Amino acid sequence: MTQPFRSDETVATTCPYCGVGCGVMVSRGPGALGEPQAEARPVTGDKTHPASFGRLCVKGASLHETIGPGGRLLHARVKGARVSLTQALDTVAERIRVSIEQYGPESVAFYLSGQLLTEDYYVANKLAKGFVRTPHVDTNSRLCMSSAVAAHKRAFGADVVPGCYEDLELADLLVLVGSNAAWNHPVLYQRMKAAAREGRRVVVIDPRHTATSELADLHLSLRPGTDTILFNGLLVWLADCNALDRDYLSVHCGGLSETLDSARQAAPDVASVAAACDLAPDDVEAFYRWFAETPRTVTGFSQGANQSVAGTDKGNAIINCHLATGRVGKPGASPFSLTGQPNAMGGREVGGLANTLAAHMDYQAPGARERVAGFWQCPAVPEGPGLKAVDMFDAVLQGKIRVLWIMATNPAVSLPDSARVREALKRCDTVIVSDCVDRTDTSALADIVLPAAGWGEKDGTVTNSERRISRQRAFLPLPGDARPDWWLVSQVGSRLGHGKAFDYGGPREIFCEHAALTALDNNGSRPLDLSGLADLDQQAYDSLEPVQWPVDQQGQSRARMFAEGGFATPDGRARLIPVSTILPASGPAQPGEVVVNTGRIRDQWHTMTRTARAPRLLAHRDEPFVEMHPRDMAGTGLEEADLAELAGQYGRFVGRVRSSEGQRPGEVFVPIHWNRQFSGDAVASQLIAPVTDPVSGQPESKHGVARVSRYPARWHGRLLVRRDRPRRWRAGYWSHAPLAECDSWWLADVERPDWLRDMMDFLGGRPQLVMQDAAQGRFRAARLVDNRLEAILLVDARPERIPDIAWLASCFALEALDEHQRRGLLSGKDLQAEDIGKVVCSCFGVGDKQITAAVAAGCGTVGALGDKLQCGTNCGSCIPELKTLIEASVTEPS
Ligand SMILES: Nc1nc2c(c(=O)[nH]1)N[C@H]1C(S)=C(S)[C@@H](COP(=O)(O)OP(=O)(O)OC[C@H]3O[C@@H](n4cnc5c(=O)[nH]c(N)nc54)[C@H](O)[C@@H]3O)O[C@H]1N2
Ligand SMILES: Nc1nc2c(c(=O)[nH]1)N[C@H]1C(S)=C(S)[C@@H](COP(=O)(O)OP(=O)(O)OC[C@H]3O[C@@H](n4cnc5c(=O)[nH]c(N)nc54)[C@H](O)[C@@H]3O)O[C@H]1N2
Ligand code: SF4
Ligand SMILES: [Mo]
Repeated sequence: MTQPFRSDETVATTCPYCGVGCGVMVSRGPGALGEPQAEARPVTGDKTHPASFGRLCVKGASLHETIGPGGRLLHARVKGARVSLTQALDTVAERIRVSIEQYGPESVAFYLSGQLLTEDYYVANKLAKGFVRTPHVDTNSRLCMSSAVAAHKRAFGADVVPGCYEDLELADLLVLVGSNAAWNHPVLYQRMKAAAREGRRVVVIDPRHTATSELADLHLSLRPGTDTILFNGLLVWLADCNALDRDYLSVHCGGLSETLDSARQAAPDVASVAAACDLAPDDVEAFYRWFAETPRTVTGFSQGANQSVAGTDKGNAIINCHLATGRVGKPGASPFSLTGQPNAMGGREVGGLANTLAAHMDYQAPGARERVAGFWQCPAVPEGPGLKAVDMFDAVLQGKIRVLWIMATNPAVSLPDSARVREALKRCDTVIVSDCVDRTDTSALADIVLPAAGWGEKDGTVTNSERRISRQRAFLPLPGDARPDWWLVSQVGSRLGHGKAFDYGGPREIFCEHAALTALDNNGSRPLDLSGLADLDQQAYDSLEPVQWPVDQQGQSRARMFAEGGFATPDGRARLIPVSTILPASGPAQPGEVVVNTGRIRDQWHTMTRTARAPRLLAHRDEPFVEMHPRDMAGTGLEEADLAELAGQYGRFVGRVRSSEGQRPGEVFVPIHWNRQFSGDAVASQLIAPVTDPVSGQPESKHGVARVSRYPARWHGRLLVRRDRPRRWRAGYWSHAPLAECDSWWLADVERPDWLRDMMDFLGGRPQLVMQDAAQGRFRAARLVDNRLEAILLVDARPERIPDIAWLASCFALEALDEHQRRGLLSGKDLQAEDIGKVVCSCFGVGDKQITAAVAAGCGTVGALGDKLQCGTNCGSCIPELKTLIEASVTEPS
């Protein structure tokens, strides 16, 4: 492997997280990634990568902290028992063979992921459709991009993002719909932000205030689900003020008049739009005016649009306005679907969605099935289409699908009504899970787990949001029995008797085969054309520079599409699509209920399997939360830092309350990341109904309904224990965050334990230091072995009174604690670090300097001091001294 390296020292690869697809440089050699002193050689941004030009967000910049052997799945298991990889692959093949024999090919299904590399994906699709001959191949992109895909296909005839990243900078008006790019596409957001200039405007359309809306000149905090009304109203406005591009429409588009008619019905004027969307009429009008008067407009859209029962319609309502103004694929003027996963686009290209066949060909396209079968040299491909994700898991539940192979996704967490998904997995005859981490909510329910190679260990390509294909390159050895996904799939293909079709020497051969299929009988009929990449030799594949498709035979690539028409429809014209109003299926919240919006936080990636391994990525948010408006908090008796319980039809969610004025009253926001590996009851999808968009099949993940109440905790606790100590206790609420030096847990329960009895369970043994104050509901204890801190538990009736744990956590790194450190433990304070003066309250380690400062800041009574510093609130023996200090401060002349 010589080519991947830009020099002997570095390898250029691509970030495995979001669809921005940033270039990453990794050092090799002593101290490099995967070696003991890896932090000495962190990853850096690749200055030459055209998506990112050297930038990385915190997730990308922490990649070196997330790899390494800890927590990895290194060996295969069958029914929980470790087996050789050969045995496991034999078992997989045997189960598939028997199922086909007994119940037919449709009893086998594959559930794939936008986090597979294109080569992995291609081989899995080929095995399923060509050789197992089941149409049931779907992917987590169903939950992510399928509405955008459907909208693209309806409008353009093919799943094509017409613009490129540069357009987001060139635009004079940037509209972001349902996108929190500041957190979820951070490097692209940095590019948008850096493009700020006189005359450039940004409009953010999102029910809640987000980090992204801070960039906005106008934030339209619309009622959830009403985007189609807003954009129908825009189309009407554009028509009424003569802002339509009649030339572009007449030459390149169809469907204007019926689309405009239906828009007029849905959204006749600004006043009705404003009322339906719960917006100020002036704001709606400002948005419409800016859109009408700004030729260089880009509308970026993401999950606030896609994840909706009207997701496809939202996409088309946006695209309609761009087609109608001729703003498609022109510099600074285009609709732009922001892709979520690193290879959501690549997966679509190979045909990973149940309704497509391969290489952007649909089952029903004339000649497509024969073409693909001929190319793969299999007798036939299924008639298709197959079942989409939610329906696929229903079929599993009903016993119609009996063998399910899940790769690189965690559906027990990410699919709606996840309780039902878990039930389906439990009932299924054979669940095969390929993953690179040891334990996930899904693999916990698998019959067979296969160890997959992870980022840095495998080679292949990904396609980012702007159609740019970049190489991921291996720079680490394969750990344990882990193998790349394409290899695992190919091995099963061979075992099923199709050795010739799966006899790949490496990812290059697969990539070239995929590229050749995109070119086959294409002749300009399918925009996805990689002819220029079909003959790469190993050297060319290894040194492939990031390139946007299509790539023609001459190797010419295109940054933008469709500015001059040439759509992938039979008549070459794009279609405007009439969009009626479909409001969220989960309905409005009734009294006592809230609408539940779900989404992402800045530093975690999905189900946390990788990002939760980097302590610094937990520093931003270390616990599941419920963000809600102060008015709703007051209405339900909740205070900041309480635990809120959301109870819906499909399950419950418990998380810490965060007060937010940026939340619309009646609506709460919860993160999607926490799951059973990290918290007791914090799977957001348990609150989401399995209702889907009728066209795309994408679930309405942004809109659940739940009753909200205070989780009636009698105590709150924080437990720090030496790393990886097994959990031997129970608590009604728990949430786990691995820290650099130890493991940390948030705890709470509705029942008060008998501490002196139960603390051995929490601490893993007898504590040396104990402090109890029944009146305050306070209990603190620490266990040391040979003066080394093993565990510490801090319990209080009120969570905000639990001390900060930063210093305590650092104590786990010390071989032995000195006297000061020991004395500080139960107060959580390093008595030496801060000049607190003479210790007055020894229970909480509060010094006279702190007390004097607090008195000067307004604490005039012992009670007030206790509230602020906790001094005097335990044994009370320092209260006289506190009084003296108060009097001294008060009588001192100013
Ligand atoms: N940090 C981080 N980044 C990520 C990911 C991650 O897990 N973590 N995941 C990646 C993936 S796979 C994806 S798909 C992307 C997703 O990226 P985004 O789409 O930006 O992410 P979300 O937070 O899911 O949702 C975006 C916004 O939609 C809003 N929204 C909810 N309902 C509506 C509505 O009815 N209308 C409108 N207009 N907006 C609404 C929400 O309030 C939310 O702020 O992020 C990618 N990037
Ligand atoms: N309520 C709600 N639900 C949602 C969403 C939402 O906004 N709200 N968003 C949806 C969206 S957009 C998405 S994309 C999904 C994401 O949801 P998932 O795809 O379920 O989440 P991940 O944690 O990314 O799962 C990826 C898994 O693949 C493993 N893995 C990583 N690399 C490899 C590899 O190379 N090979 C193999 N075999 N395994 C690997 C990881 O360890 C992890 O277990 O969630 C969806 N669900
Ligand atoms: S913006 Fe996305 S691709 Fe870029 S470094 Fe961050 S997570 Fe990785
Ligand atoms: Mo996604």
